[in-house]
Amino acid sequence: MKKLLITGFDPFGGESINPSWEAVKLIPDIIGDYEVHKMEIPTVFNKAFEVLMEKAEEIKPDVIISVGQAGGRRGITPERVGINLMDASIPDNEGNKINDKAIIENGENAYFTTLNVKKMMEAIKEIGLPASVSLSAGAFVCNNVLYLLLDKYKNTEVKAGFIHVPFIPSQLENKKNKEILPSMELMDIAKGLEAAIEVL
Ligand code: PCA
Repeated sequence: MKKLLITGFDPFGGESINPSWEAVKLIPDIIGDYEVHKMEIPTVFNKAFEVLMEKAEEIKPDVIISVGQAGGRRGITPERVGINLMDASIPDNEGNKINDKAIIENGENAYFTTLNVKKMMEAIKEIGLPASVSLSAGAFVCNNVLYLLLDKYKNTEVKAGFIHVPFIPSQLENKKNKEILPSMELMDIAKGLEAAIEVL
């Protein structure tokens, strides 16, 4: 069997839950040809990637997918590109607020994911959930992980990518603009991720 390493993040930005990790926990341990290894990573610049790498060295996955929360998005959004930039609007979970800084000094400006994001998007839509391919993972910790993964595994057989997921309904309760903010049921997020993994 092949191996998939899939990660979710811990809560950040004042939230008490991060739907990415909650949903990753719910997906089956075997999907298609893949044995699924799950782990939670911290919402901390560079450290998230380091923790992920320790696990990756141990299990030697064929595919790595990192999943993160993108509050305000309506659908599940596979990311197409990671950019060489850290530019945060809030501090990470260790208080770092990094702005206008390269992730890798003199590194490539950007890398495209090595996952077939359109196929993944179609698979998610196929089960009746909103999905679209995103052209920006932002410039916070999610993009940081994506860029570092794509740099690490460039010119190798290991495929890597990122999927952003919406808020879940319970996260909207205390928000000012809750009437207009979109969300998705946790179980649907998990099903969407599973559908995307089925077409790896
Ligand atoms: N989302 C953040 C970091 C952790 C998470 O779940 C982001 O989009 O960068």
